[in-house]
Amino acid sequence: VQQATGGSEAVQALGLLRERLAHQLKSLKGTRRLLLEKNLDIHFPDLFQAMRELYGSRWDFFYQLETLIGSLIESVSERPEDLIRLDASRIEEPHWYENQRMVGAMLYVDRFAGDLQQVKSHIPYLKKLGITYLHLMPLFKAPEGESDGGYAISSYRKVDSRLGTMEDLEELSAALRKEGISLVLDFVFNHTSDEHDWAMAARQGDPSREEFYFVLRDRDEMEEYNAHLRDIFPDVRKGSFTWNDELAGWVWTTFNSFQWDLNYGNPGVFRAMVEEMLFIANRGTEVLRLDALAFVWKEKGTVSENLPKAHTLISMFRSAARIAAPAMVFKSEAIVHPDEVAKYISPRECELSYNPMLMALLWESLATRKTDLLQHSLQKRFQIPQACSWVNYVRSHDDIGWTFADEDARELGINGNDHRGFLNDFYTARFPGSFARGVPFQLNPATGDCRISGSCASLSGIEQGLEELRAGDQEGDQSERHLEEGIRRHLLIHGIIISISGIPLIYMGDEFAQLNWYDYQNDQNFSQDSRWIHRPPFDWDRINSLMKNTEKAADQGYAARIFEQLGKMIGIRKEHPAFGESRTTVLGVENPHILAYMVGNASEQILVVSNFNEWTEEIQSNHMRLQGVWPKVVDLLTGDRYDLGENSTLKIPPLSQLWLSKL
Ligand code: OTU
Repeated sequence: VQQATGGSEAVQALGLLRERLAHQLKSLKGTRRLLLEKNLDIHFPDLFQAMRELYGSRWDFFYQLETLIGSLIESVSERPEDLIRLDASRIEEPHWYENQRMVGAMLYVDRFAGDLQQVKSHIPYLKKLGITYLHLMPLFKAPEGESDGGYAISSYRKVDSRLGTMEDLEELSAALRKEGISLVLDFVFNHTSDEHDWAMAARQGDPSREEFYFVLRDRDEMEEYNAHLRDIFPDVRKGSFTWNDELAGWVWTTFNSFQWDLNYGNPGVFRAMVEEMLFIANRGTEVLRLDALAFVWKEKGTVSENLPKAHTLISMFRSAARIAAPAMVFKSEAIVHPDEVAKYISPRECELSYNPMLMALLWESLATRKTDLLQHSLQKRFQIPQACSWVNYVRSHDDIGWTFADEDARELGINGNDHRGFLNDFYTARFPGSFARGVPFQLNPATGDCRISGSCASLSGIEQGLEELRAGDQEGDQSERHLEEGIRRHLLIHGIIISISGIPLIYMGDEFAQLNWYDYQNDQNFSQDSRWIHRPPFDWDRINSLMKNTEKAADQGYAARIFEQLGKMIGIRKEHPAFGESRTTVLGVENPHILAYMVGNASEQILVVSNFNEWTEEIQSNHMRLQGVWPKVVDLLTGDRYDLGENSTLKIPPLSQLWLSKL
């Protein structure tokens, strides 16, 4: 009953708004107008309900609502013609991001190419790799010096002058779209930099801008908040507040001291940020990455992470975007407990989400050589709602946090905390026999806890192998074997993200196994943040020689092999619609080193089998057959045929993978 009344109230409110905004609405013509009216009918009720939940008891509620809808209409009137056409065409293809041709890449504009124009000149390279989704790391105006890699934004409407201009961005965006590559940009909406106009005005004493942030003048109150909060960057500071002299108060700063958290308890902040979001959308953004979305709603006496109202707020942004920029979808960046990650994934909030659990457990399986936790967790948690997709990755610009569920581990007799301790030791090479060359990130002296920085190639053993080969201090055979194993691990986990359901996201540089970049320590803007170790300048010399195929030196052959193999896997993925299906069935296998899953649809199914051990492993066909696997198969990667008839055994070479299709 309540919902029905709410619904009819929404209809009445929309009627009233249409009257009040009639003039503005009438200025829109043709498809623009039709689309907007239709989307208002469909999505306004959700927006209205959610806004009432957050702001309904305020005296100025209707004013806030009307101003917001006015902004949406304004944004539609400014939306470029080709994006309106894209909006219209996506009505026919609403799940455009769910198909086997989707392959993602992410990169820093400056480190990859220098600036936006140079990125444009490298589109042929991206096309050669098969990229259809390109996440450009934050490129808006940011403080000089430390800016958390651009995640401290000083203006959402200006491009960082070191990278180019807004025109350059628009040109690049159009060029990408023309080549079938969707632009992905961040919406860093939990915080602005302390140099954003709003923060500057607050610092100069403007009370209405101060209300955009959380400023506390009472130390006890600050400590009362702090008592419940998790330190996200414990290296930087204890607690979540930073003293500011100009304000004579403590400012809420979840991340770095120069990143000021926005106060969404203030409806003016929501309105202002919707305008910024739509400005970004109108530059041609097709996927909006919601940065640090778990933190956007705060309440005293709570952890202020993953609160129910954070979901309400995200759904409000989603509705606003559906009304004014319907071609764009949302991607969640929640690197939290898997139960919480899942809550952001729905057509109401984000259709896409990073898959941090898969990422972390791939590394966990490489370290332990065992797949039990990976298999168990995937069986429990891989399935997500219809029309939603994972973005699967092995490395990103961030650290690796061990975001598996302790409950899942416990069910297998593994103590989550101890296991994280082991993984941290392993990936920072403190564990004897480790193949990894990672470094700690945000080591918390109080708990000893940390996360891991390092490039995929350095973490998977390639760096170790090369080190040994160069030093010549090991038996020749052994260093070569170590290098070989590193290469295989690198390919093995990439093979999983390329074949499992969802969009594979490749961290540019990993396609040719770029190693750790130790020089970050010599730059004062980077040295405080070990994540820069895996954000190296892109090695174009190497790429150019790979493309020309002139790289012969033995110790560099690994890059060529990885480049070729990754390209091959991507090519095969694109040829088989099975890889675009949203369902992955994780099979039970009796061998603890093997992960096996099936992807596909009624007309085609593919069985992917991965061996995480350094030795050949086998599985019995009978066990597989019971789970629906076919007697005769061919490996799409090599063309080799296998017999899975009764009582046969399938052998999987060390650290290898088979993509088996029914014959
Ligand atoms: C995100 O990551 C970005 O990916 C980081 O690059 C930024 O530094 C940060 O936000 C601030 O904008 O802590 O170590 O649990 O969910 O939001 C990475 C926190 C991070 C994560 C995540 C955050």
